[in-house]
Amino acid sequence: MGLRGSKPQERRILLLGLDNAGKSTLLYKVKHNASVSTVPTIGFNVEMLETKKNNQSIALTLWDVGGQRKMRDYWKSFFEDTTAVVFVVDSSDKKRLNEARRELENTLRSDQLKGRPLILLANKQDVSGALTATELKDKFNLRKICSDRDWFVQPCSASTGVGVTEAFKQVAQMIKLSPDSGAMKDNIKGTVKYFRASSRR
Ligand code: G3D
Ligand code: MG
Repeated sequence: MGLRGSKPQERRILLLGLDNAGKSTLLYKVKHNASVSTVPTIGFNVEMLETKKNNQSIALTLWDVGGQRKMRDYWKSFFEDTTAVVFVVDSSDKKRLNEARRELENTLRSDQLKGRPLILLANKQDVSGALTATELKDKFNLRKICSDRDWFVQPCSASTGVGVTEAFKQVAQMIKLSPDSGAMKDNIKGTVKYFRASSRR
């Protein structure tokens, strides 16, 4: 419930990243605190998460879009109305860091995402030899490519859950709330219900 019974403000958060980065694992960890065995996402998964900022309830709709090469062309169909991007990186997969960086740069070039905050998740920190958040920040040249938006790098492990709550607290912090929480034009909840029924993992 929102403050004095007001409806929570609803915001769309896009989880992006290469296939195998850990997006679906993260989604189910944050939503159900569960470790589920994932299969490559064909299409997308979507979940809603309620959180708070300054005593105001926020309903985050988390969209986990498949990261395989053939799916990346469809990422842009999800950009409209996106409030923030959470880009998940497998910090232990050094061979694919350049590929991940390229996809992030392409994503951030979109006009629809102009000025939207970015949370980069340095995932798989439990794997020995994984790049640290600072190493990843430098490797991705984030200071430069995010000069026109708020950004944050969060180390985490979607498997163990370390850093996952912090990541979404950070997302909530970066979201700008409107004064009138009841004035959202879309009924995202209805959309989620529909897509949940038709989405496959
Ligand atoms: P994706 O949705 O981004 O494509 P998945 O990625 O969530 O399907 O995860 C891909 C694989 O990485 C899965 O392993 C999953 O268990 C693993 N994984 C995800 N996050 C972490 C993490 O933080 N640490 C470790 N060690 N592994 C992680 P499998 O073996 O099922 O393919
Ligand atoms: Mg997936």
